[in-house]
Amino acid sequence: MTVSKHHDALVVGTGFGGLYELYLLKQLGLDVVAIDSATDVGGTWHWNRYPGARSDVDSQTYRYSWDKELLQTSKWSHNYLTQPELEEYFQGIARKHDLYPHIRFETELKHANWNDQKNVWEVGTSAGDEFTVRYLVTAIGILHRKNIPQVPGLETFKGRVVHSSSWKPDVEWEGKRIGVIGSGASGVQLVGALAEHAKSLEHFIRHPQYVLPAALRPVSPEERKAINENYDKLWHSVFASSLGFGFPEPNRPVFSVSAKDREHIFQDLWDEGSGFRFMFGGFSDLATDEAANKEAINFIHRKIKEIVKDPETAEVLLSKDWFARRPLTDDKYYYRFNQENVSAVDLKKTPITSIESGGIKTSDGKLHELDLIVFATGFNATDGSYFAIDIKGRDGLSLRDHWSEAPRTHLGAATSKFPNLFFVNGPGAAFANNAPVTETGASFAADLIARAEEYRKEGKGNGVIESTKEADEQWFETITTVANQTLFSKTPSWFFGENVEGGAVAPRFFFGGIGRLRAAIAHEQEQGYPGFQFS
Ligand code: NA7
Repeated sequence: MTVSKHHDALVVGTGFGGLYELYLLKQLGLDVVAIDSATDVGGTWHWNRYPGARSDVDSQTYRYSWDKELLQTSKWSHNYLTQPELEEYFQGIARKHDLYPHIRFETELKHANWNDQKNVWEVGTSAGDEFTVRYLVTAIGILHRKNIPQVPGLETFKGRVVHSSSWKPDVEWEGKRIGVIGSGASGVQLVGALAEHAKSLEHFIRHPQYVLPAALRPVSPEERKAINENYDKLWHSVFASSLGFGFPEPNRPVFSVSAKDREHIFQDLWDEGSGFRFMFGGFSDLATDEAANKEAINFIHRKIKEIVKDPETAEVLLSKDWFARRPLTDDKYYYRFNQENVSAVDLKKTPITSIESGGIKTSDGKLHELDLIVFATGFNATDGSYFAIDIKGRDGLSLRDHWSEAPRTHLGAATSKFPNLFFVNGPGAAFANNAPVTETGASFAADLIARAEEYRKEGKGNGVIESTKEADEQWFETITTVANQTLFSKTPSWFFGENVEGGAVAPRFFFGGIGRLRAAIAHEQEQGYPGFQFS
């Protein structure tokens, strides 16, 4: 179907960011359309439906702060939310705020060209729709475009192959011989869940990571009541904090306490659960000081060796890197390796050489016989999401070329030469609890659009707003400087685009925290938007 039409705004994506953006732009009275390639809302939580998929942020802060009623009435059972609970939450939001009529599902943005004469974006979708919009807001997620390694012979495999984010209910896994490749957040959750009913499970590990317990537990009615009564205070502290998780972030360096106290604190953190809490909720310098980080590594390594009975297997699971990638959380992961049907394959020693009809072959000549291969191999993160779309700004400049050296944005929200294009959680947004970060990005994008509309209605301009090159450069310098002060910059990961070949190696996040990002946005607003030009 080809439709020639104009709308005020197009929101791309209906996950955390897109749904809120749609809500906000509706509130502004704009004629707004949203599209999503999925069949329903939820974004990441629509796609990632593999067994064991669960958030690792405390349930009370992994949600929107702005719907006060749903904060009180949403049903959730445990300290972390399952994928079905999250999907239901997003569907409830879309129903309650009457967002569904504005959304076209199974529709992808294919191209977007800025028309300098008409001051509109000319967009085309996979459904064949062509229309123009004044404002284009991308809320396409930082982890959407799958990374599937091109292993020779993959197409000859006789069993089933699935990427973690493409899991479907018809994937048969119980009683099967399963190979899971990848040991990030998805891989460890998958191993934790699949091992129980797999005939055999082999985990193919290139870089083992540090997996902290979740300490999954039900939340009692009394605890929930206390949370509900204190939500305002909780959000206040989340938005002012660094990580935005709602747990205290003590200003206490590792070596400010005795070795004995340190051990107690690490043990308490271990018992309380959550990789993020372990990294940021006990000490202030685990992510920045090498000696402090080493203390955490030693503690976690000791735990792994205690849990995993076979010393050779334990050795494969011990990371040699800094404890400075995205911290991981799972209760069952390490225990699974004590099961007879579960083993770890060290890809550093014996890399995968090919895939054959019967399974995965490693460099020692061994064929690992499998019925199901699960690629938990991550994503072409942040800017990778944008490169699947042909986006051209002023003078036909493509976003891919504009960001070829590194993705540069102003405050994660906009980039020069791409007027009226806004990112919710674009490259350069804060590394923190994704829910409040996304909420911050969506509300900043809506604020910029409101300012442009104001100018247009007052006859002061055409309703065109664009970040300046200087502002982009300055923010990029800020995020680079901050990243270099952390151990994240010394540990290859998708945080720096290092997980996919050919990508620009540069920070994708502001590691200074959500509080500081919000302060920078507030400063921009108070100063009359010096980082943007209106025309
Ligand atoms: P991640 O965290 O990017 O993890 C991907 C994993 O896949 C990681 O262990 C990679 O090993 C591994 N990988 C990637 N390519 C290969 C090849 N070619 N061979 C072997 N192993 C490979 O993705 P996740 O989906 O787990 O998590 C993404 C985010 O989702 C997560 O951080 C949460 O925010 C939610 P490597 O370490 O590169 O050696």
